[in-house]
Parts: sequence; structure tokens; C-alpha cells
Amino acid sequence: MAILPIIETPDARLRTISTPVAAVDDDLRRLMDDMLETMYDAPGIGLAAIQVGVPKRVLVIDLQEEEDTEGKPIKNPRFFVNPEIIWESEDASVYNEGCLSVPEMYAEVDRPDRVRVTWLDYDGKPHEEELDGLMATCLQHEMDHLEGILFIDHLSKLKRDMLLKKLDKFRRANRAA
Ligand code: K1U
Ligand code: ZN
Repeated sequence: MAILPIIETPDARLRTISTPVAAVDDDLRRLMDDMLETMYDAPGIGLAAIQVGVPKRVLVIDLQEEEDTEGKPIKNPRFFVNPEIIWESEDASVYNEGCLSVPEMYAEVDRPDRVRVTWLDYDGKPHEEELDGLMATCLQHEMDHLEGILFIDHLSKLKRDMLLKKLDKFRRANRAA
């Protein structure tokens, strides 16, 4: 497995619309393994293939919400190939989202509270499930990446400009250090 470089805004590749996967084969499984290792290393709770420069409709998620007896997160990776939202709830929930492609910046985003999703798993097996809570939020965030959308696009222009200014300041300070 390999840790891949994560693309950051304003890289134009993040605006790509990713293409559907034709077959879940060993090459795709290698990509998913690498994405997972990259996500754990970052660290993050989700990653879309375009964030490592691959314009395929693939994402990985591990919320790592459970801990073992020593307080270490228990891994529970999930792989979504060609995910599709087939239903979304009218009620929304708000979450303070972050993104590995917009490092160190967080902002509240409103999204449907629950979604019904279809996808293929690591072995190419089809699934359909209703997701809620952080899993629903994270999946929608990652699926936005497949359409070239970043969480900052959900903010008002004023909030987005402020956040991008803050990111610029953060990068300058970290470059100088
Ligand atoms: O860049 C990404 O798409 C990953 C992103 C996923 C996400 C986070 C929050 C709401 C929606 C989607 C992240 O993982 S940002 C980092 C983060 O949230 C985190 C990092 C370490 C521990 C716990 C959370
Ligand atoms: Zn993201």
C-alpha cells in the first residue's frame, strides 16, 4: 500500500466530474487500499479518488467512532464504487465540516439528514442502504467531490472568501515556519 499526495484547492483537478467505474478489479482495489492508507495517514474520515488525482467515482469512509480498551480507534473501512443517492430526507442537519483538500479550515454546512444510497463494494457487490448522522454527511461531502464540488461551495460568497483568506494566511505562516 502507498500514501498518495492529496490535491489541495485551488488545483483545477478538484473541479473534475469523475467518471463511473466499469469494473471492480484488482487495479481498482489497489487504488482503494492506497486511498484508505492515505486517509488514515492524513488523518481524515473520508476520501474521494479525485483528491489523489484519479477521476473515478470511488470513495472510502471510516468514521472511526469506536475505540478498543486502550482507547485506540477500531478500524471499520467502507468502500463506495459508483455511489448514487436515490432518496434524500427533507429535514436537514448541520455539521462543522472539514476537507483534506482545504486543510485546517472548517465551516458549518447544511445537508439532508438522511439519504438512501446504492453502490458497489470492494468486491463489486451491489448494496442499497439508508444512511444517517455523520455517515450521511460524510458520504454527501465525498459524493460532492465526484461532481467537482467542495464544501466551501455551499457557503455564502462572503464566508467562502473569508475562509480562503484564512487558508492563505495559514499557508503563509506554515511556509515561513
Ligand atoms: O477531504 C475529505 O473529503 C475528508 C473529510 C471528510 C469530512 C469531514 C467532516 C465532514 C464531512 C466530511 C475529512 O476527513 S476532514 C478531517 C476530519 O474531519 C477529521 C480528521 C481527524 C479525525 C476526525 C475527523
Ligand atoms: Zn473533502
